[in-house]
Amino acid sequence: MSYEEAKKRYEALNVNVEAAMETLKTVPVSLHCWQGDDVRGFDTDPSKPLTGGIQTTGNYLGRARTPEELMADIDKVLSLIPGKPKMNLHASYAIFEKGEWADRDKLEPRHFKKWVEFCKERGLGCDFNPTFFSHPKCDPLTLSSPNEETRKFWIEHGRACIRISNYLAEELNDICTMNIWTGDGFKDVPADRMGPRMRYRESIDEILSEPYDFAKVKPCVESKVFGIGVEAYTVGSAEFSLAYAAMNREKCIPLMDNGHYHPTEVVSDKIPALLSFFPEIALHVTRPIRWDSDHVVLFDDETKEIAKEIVRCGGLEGRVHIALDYFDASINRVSAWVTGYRNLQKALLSALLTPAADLKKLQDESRFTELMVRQEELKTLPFGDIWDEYCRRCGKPADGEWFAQIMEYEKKVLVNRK
Ligand code: RNT
Ligand code: ZN
Repeated sequence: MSYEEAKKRYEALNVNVEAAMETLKTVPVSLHCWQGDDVRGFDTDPSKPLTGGIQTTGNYLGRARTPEELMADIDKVLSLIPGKPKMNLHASYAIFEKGEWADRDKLEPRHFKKWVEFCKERGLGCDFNPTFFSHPKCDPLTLSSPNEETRKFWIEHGRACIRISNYLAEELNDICTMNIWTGDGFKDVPADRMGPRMRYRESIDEILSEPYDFAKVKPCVESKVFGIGVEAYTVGSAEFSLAYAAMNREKCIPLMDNGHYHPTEVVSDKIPALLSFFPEIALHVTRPIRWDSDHVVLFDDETKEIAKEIVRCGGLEGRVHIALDYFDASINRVSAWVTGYRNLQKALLSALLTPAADLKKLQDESRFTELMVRQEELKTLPFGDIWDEYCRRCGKPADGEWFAQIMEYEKKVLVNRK
């Protein structure tokens, strides 16, 4: 079916297709730098394992080993994704001059100058994350450690990251969300659950005492249910993180990662719950399989439902900060990046093509039989034709037009990374 015909099918249902595409072009979605190198970064020994309860699996060829390689891969990704990407960096991706190195408590804005140049040249904003894992100073706790020296080190890291976030927001003239997540927790039954939480709370207070303009820098607190090696207890649990954000609304916002809840809980339902209270929230969109496995985001039911809630709760007007968070080392990493980003774009476009007002009216009038029929019929509309047109209008390849470029890049560039 052609775009024009597909458009008519949607218009018959009161959907403004042109407006949907125009809106999506303006919605920032954060592209996580860590898909390209299996979350290793540049500031620690890359042969050391990931810690903090997260895990990449697979050993596909072509992991980016240097800032240059990672940036080249990101450029490839940017050429293949529609929409309005912004970068999302971890502190461990600091770029040092030859012979220079700074530990995480001593990081400075200048260590991200090359990233700022990268973003400026491409017209991108940038989000940021302190890196509280994969480092010798994890004892294994960080911000919740009973060891004052360890805890201080990580607080100083957090404060350094606020200064870097200020710099990114200023230089790029865009909002910078700064996400606080730690893998702090215990493998087995703890003897003290409250102590680490009280210390974590104080540590976040101390980090957020570093000055920043909350209109530009948005510290987030991300919760988690459990991680590998920390199965019994997580310091930054859902209740802890949400309560922290609720009690500190004037200086931070809650972040929900849809891999961080019990398997029958859904973040789609939590979005309107949180937006009933918080002016702004942040999301990590990922795909958990049985646990927080961080698989590539698909165009699946829950991703679509998350997108619908973002759209119909007014999330696109700056209330929901959207980021991707996954890492798959078992397939071509550039393809993994592109596939996940495009799928989230698809989910958002599909949500924007939903006649939300009409469906809401059916619900409010208790016409549930019709509501079910209408919602089911939406699923077989010619969405693919609108999607292809959206890609074209963004100057990016439609489905079926980009995978060959990935294979070419693999043959020309990635295979040489031995
Ligand atoms: C881990 C959290 C966290 C990380 C990134 C790398 O479970 O989801 O957000 O994935 O910060
Ligand atoms: Zn996350």
